[in-house]
Amino acid sequence: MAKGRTFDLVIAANRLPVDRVVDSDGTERWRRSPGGLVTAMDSVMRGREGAWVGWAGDPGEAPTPFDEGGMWLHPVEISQEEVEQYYEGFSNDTLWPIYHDVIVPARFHRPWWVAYERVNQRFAEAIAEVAAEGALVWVHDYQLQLVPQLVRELRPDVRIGWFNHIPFPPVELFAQLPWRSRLLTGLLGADYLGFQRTADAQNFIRSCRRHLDATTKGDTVTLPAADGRPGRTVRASAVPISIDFRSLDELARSPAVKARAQEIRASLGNPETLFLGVDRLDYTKGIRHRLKAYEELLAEGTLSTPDVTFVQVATPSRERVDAYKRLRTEVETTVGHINGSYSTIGAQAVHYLHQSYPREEMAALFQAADVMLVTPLRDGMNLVAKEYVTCRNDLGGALVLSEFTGAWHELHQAFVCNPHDIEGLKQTMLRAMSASPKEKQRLMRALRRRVSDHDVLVWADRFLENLRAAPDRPPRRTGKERS
Ligand code: ADQ
Repeated sequence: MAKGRTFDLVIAANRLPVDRVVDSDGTERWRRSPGGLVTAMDSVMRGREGAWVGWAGDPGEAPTPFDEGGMWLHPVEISQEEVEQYYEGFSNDTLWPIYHDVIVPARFHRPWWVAYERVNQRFAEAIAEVAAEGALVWVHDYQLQLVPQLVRELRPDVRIGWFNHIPFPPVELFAQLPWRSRLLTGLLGADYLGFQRTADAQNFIRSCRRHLDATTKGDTVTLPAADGRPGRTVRASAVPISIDFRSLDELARSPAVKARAQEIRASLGNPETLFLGVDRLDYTKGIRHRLKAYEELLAEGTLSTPDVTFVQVATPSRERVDAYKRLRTEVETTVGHINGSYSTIGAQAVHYLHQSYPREEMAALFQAADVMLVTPLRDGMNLVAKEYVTCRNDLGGALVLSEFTGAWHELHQAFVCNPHDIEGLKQTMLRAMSASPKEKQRLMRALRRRVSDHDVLVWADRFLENLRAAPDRPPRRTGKERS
């Protein structure tokens, strides 16, 4: 049982919601990392004692647990070798490709799995230490899939939920994982499993049927009692994540952001059409596909500078993983090629920014852009699409959105595209840029209503409601039943 401070709500995610920063005078402090998850968890923790278990971001010995803005942060130690094997290796070079349609081949290394198990065990022990009797434990994402079962073994009294921020792969792809049954059993330690789309939840349920001695009915999976472990019924369903609409809308309405949006347009030479892409530099995001479509439109003479320009913001990401190094080279070569061929002095065809920006700057960029290009080959949700419409209280702008994002399942008034179909993507880009102001307003109004009505607070409430309502008794039936 727990010894030190304990909490009624425990969040566990690979990273803590803070970054260590060193000021110019050399003093170190923690800064809240921006982002929807932190906001959502803040709202969930309001009025109750909450702890967050995660990695502080530096390899080696973990800092002592501390209080930060009313939240108890409990760092988990991860060594340099574990960063390479558990995080860069198994999480980002094995699971990430399998869970994203194998856009690049997945790499399987047994020592990576061993490190993944070890780090998941350490997370489970940290959670067991800080969870109060009967606490709610909310585990996040693909890095921690073994944690639900490991926590259950240590603390059968707590209620455990897990949310997957990325897609869950189809049965045939998941089946490639040599550790597939272990991952499924790990997840089934939870009381409730949340996914971005119903299709993701169904993929999970089908894999349970295929690889475990489990029966399924509707959105539940039942594991019979075995090896002294009682049987359990677990629900798996969709709770699509969202953003903090109200605070971003308020920011985007501020005079400073509006002025900055104008300034951005002016410094780009006030083009007739400004295309924008904003992504982590990840091969799932379809950055190369949208650059190719844009390049072809320039080559054909359908588009030309200075009438159009394209700003691509690509946040540095996973820079030590080979596939990401290769992608960076490819994107930067393509941008260089497009600019070499189609820019003129004073009118650049592509502005490529490999940097992170504050929220205010992102909001201004969204407001400045005529056409937002969100073209992932596969994406759990894609919050950028939701942020773009939130920043368009002027009802201007147009959203081009890939049908392979979770966001597409909610944002039906976007200009839908299949990024693999370059010809189709080109046509969609042209349709989006030439839609009438009235048509754009109509679409944008509907998109904004959807995001405003389904914001991150609604998401968190729905998740917790499902977790609380999860079946809490071991099922009586143990026979096999397929649906
Ligand atoms: P990501 O793959 O990181 O998230 P996404 O949902 O688009 O993708 O979120 C990226 C966030 O980073 C957005 O809030 C965006 O504004 C911000 N961002 C991007 N570039 C930036 C820059 N240069 N400077 C500052 N901020 C920047 C994973 C899954 C997604 C899922 C989310 C949430 O892959 O599918 O939507 O988790 O569940």
